[in-house]
Amino acid sequence: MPLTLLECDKPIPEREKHTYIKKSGECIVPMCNVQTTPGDLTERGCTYAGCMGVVGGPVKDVIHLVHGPIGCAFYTWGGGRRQNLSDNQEFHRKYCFSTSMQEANIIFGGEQKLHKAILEAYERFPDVNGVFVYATCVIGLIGDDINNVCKQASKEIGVPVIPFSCEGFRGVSQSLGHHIANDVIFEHIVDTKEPDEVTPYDINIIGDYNIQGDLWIIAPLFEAMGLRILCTFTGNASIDDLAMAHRAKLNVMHCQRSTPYICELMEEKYEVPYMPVSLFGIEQTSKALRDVAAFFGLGDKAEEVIESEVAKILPEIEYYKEQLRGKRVFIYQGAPRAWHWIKLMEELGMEVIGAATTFGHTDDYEKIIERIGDGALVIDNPNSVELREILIGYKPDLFISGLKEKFLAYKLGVAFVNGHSYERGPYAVYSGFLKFAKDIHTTINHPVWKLIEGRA
Ligand code: CFM
Repeated sequence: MPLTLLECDKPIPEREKHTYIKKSGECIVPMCNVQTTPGDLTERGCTYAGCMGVVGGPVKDVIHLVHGPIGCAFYTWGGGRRQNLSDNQEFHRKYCFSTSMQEANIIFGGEQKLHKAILEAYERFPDVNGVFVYATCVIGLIGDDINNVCKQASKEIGVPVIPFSCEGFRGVSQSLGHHIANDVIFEHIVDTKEPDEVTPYDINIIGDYNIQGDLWIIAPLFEAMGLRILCTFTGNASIDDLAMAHRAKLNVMHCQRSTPYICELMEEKYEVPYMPVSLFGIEQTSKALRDVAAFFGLGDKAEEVIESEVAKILPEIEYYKEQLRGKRVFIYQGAPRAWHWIKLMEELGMEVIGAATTFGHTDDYEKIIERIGDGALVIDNPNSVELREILIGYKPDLFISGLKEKFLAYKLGVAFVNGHSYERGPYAVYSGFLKFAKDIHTTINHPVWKLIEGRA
């Protein structure tokens, strides 16, 4: 029974193609990265959300100006992912900038309003190093020429003003927004500045957004091996970091859904090769460090770092493994974390009984299906009615998902960990793995779930 139709999906039989039960020896990829079927109340974000909320927003020293109705500016602080930390805490993610388009602007055009808004915002915050302008749906519909306005305003204020044509209605999910942000940053920012010095050991970490400080525990491991991090794309990045990224010797690519685009562009134009890595859990992190070290001929250094880091967490990890053995987990993430974490759950002795992504592409599902066990459910872009049926029917001991699903889990009395913005993270590499294990252990053993009536 490869493809299956959930009970609740009888009125939308198209959903069957998105719902697959893993059978060994088979690699059927559920239908993915296609337009949502009408009637299916998807949880997907839009192209603007992927561009502004995921890739652009973490850049710490620019004004993020939302050109559109004020409601779109809600994403300023990131709806589901408000924990992109940076070391510019006084400014970054503290203010909301929007042209707040009104009816008259929609009718007569919003170019003048945008121009005025850029100048006004810069006047109020003259210490910023650039302005990112994001076009929302209505801007695409009325046809404002944001490229021209940005060019003009940049000449006047003397810092880059970068237009992102990421109208929400483009594409099928936030995934296209990642792509657009990659292309725009590559075209307008990369290679606009040279580093003071280059070394043979310069790398970029591409596709990490410093959720709860992930990068602040990732970077020291690479640095301890003797590497220098030139740019982090885009967690805690400044516009200058991005401008110098073309001088790295290697792009280390963590999130492999939101960044292959810029990695490929940099390989093509500047011959910077890239290496996909998973920086979650002991096995995957160690492999990543070994692979990157091997590229630079630093194999011994990697072994030293791995040995000392693993020794720090192993006794406690062994304890949690003992406690968590046999627990059943359902993971629902945007895309790559669903497959990054299958291995990690196994390292804790748990079984992944289902995995889902909001906007995964074929390559994400191939990785999930290759890693997940027989009989597990793999579902693309699930809606909350489907999730409810799955949580009740499969009764996982743990649901790892995001803010949109958190209260559904709570209401059904299912132990929950927020995998998008974390609970008490960061969750990356070794020390983060221990925090992840602690949070999983705390939620699974919490007595509160037993008090909930109508538990799944
Ligand atoms: Fe990449 Fe991400 Fe993800 Fe993503 Fe996201 Fe995220 Fe995610 Mo939430 S960039 S694709 S758009 S790893 S915000 S840090 S956790 S859905 S799986």
